[in-house]
Amino acid sequence: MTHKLLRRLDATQLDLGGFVKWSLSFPDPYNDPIAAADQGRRGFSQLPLGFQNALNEFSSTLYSGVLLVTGLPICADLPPTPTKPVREAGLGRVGNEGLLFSIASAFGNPYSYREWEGGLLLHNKYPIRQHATSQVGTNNVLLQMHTEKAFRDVSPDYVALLCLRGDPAHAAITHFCDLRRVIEQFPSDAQRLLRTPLYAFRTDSPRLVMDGIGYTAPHAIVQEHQNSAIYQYVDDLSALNDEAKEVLDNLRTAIGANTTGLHLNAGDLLIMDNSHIVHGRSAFRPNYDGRDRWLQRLMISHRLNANYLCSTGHLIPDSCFSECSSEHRAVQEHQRQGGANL
Ligand SMILES: O=C(O)CCC(=O)C(=O)O
Ligand SMILES: [Fe+2]
Repeated sequence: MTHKLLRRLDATQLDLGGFVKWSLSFPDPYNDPIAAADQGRRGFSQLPLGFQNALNEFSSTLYSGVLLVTGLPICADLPPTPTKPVREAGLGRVGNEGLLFSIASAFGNPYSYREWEGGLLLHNKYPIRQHATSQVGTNNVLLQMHTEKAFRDVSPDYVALLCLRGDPAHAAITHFCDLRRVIEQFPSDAQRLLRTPLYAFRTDSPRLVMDGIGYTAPHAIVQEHQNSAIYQYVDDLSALNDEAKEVLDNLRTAIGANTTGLHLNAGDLLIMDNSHIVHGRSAFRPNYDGRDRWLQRLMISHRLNANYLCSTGHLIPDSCFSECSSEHRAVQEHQRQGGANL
């Protein structure tokens, strides 16, 4: 089956007045993630019926691609874009959380990992000076193409990015590519290699050392999962032998040639099927003046059920965290603690 990669849904004409009123009493997801997820599930049924149907149609499609909802109402009194990690900045609810959680619940349950994003369920992506050149969403150099939280025991099925404030210079472009479609064009020998665990990240906390180089545990880029294939990739993967390296180099080139981009404006919500879409972002220039670009993100799982997630506070452990490079772990420590530890 082939689908259009990007589908658009214009919310400008929807009557969201009642919903916006309903969401005024939405719980603070930073203090009470369980209540926020729970209320988000209820909120879905408060959305206009046609909108519910369009979201359900998209979420029930296998390999659904990318959905861009435009024209969502963003609260008029949005505070200045913070410049520090959420806890250090003392960020609380801004008013759009109800909308994001309710729409997200069409796709599954929001969850995150204890070790990432300060252990918070709702993620904020705005430029942070100390992260400027790291490979994280709070940087401002080119954010490499990636599957969100690739190769975890449970990786997100969907990623939702709500733009609260666009980049004033319009330079930040969100990139995406259908990895499945790219890989399907590869010869069968190459596809066989992509289905073999021959791909890993370099790290200074290695699980494997080859020729003096430390690597994480190796993974296959295409894996069978509950009777369908999932496609995962990150630009800085390394291959563990020459054959696999040739395929990985070709894959990187093919992704580059098949990447589309768009500028997110305030009120745009981008929902990506993380089982086959890889995404990234161009470099841009922040000013750290309160007017920088600001996205809020939820990771969504339809495998993890609400009861289980409720028992974990919607945060699960990431068994791969200890393999991440010390640079990555230091950025996450900064997200958690703030301060001058970078
Ligand atoms: O900044 C963007 O457009 C993408 C950020 C990103 O990859 C993410 O937050 O998952
Ligand atoms: Fe991402």
